[in-house]
Amino acid sequence: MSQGYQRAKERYAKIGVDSDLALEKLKDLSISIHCWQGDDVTGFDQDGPLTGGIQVTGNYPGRARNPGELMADLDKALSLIPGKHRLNLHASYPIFEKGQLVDRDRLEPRHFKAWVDFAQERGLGLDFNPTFFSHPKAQPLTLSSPDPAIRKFWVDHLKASLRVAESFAERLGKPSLINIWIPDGLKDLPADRLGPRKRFRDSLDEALAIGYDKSQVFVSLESKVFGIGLEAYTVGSSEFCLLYAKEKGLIPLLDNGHYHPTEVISDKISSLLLFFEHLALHVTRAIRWDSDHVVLFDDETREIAKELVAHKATSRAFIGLDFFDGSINRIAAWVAGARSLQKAFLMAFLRPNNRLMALQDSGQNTELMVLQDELKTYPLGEVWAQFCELNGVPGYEEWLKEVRAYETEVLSKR
Ligand code: RNT
Ligand code: ZN
Repeated sequence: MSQGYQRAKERYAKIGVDSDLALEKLKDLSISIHCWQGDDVTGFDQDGPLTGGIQVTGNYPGRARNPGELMADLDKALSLIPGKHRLNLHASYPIFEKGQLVDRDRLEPRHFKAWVDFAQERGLGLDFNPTFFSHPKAQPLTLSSPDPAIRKFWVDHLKASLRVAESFAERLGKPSLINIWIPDGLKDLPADRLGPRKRFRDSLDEALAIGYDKSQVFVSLESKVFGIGLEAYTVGSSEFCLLYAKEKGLIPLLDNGHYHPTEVISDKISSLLLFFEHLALHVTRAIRWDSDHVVLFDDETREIAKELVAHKATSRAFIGLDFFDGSINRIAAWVAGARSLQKAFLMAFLRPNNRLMALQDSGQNTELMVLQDELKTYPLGEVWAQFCELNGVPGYEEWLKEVRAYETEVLSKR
């Protein structure tokens, strides 16, 4: 045990916090690492542009161009992120063998076999997402389209995706979260807000009626307030998604880039905990809009972690990352985002949460304010360094050297 950690441990002990226990808890916290940071959300099943009102900016060299490259890059990133995590795949990342090529409505578990092998060899769980964007039939309405043929295509895609997620859970013996997000919306003022939402509801009802193993496959629904080119109206609004999820036993998914700029999801989590058994998160960083910058150790990230930890709800939450930055080293983006989120959770595990809540309840507002602010400069860094050491990954910014070496040896040659 380093001297630094020993001193930090004593400091935390003085406020009744066991830092060894915090390290244990952090070890059990698994994060779903999104595959799409590695290739700017391109996927393997189409050559067209990224659509759906989301955007990646930047042209940093070394983007993964095929499954082999994406897997190698993920391996590099995972080797620098302490702990055991999950991998989050999109349906646009099938790995077809010769002659297997099919459209998204016909996807089968075998088209993702290479990913399951990848996950199994590394002891990772696999999560999944149907892909309702970057496709000629997403123009941009999908499950809410007034065209029955388009709607059927996407209903079939959702059914196929449920089968794929079910196969992940079966083969890996670990639950799989399948998250539904549709880009459907309108650029300008709608004449009919109800019709598309009704069709979205009917499409979901129809697809989910195929049945799936509810003990292993968890379905979440992600809302959004607007997208690029979809500024006036989104079909899958917050109210729609929450109410649908509540009525049908799905899990609400909150993406912290999907609300009005002064709205924060840290304030929504407690309400959801009262009404849902589970909730799911896409942790991202929005600058002025849903820009999907790399997650950092910032106020809102820490506040989100604090909400889950203070209410002992980390096991009820499916915690995933969702950002895509093409302007910096993409592996560094993955690692920095994941580690920042872990640090936020570590900080939350190192809070004397019961004591702080008691201060609130007894109206000791001065003590509460002072202690919460002092905690920010407690020696968290030493505890984090200890966590990195225990888990065999470089501490502090040392990990970036390994990313740089990989950039020289591998990425720069692409
Ligand atoms: C888009 C949503 C959605 C996507 C991924 C790629 O705004 O956040 O979750 O980012 O599915
Ligand atoms: Zn998201």
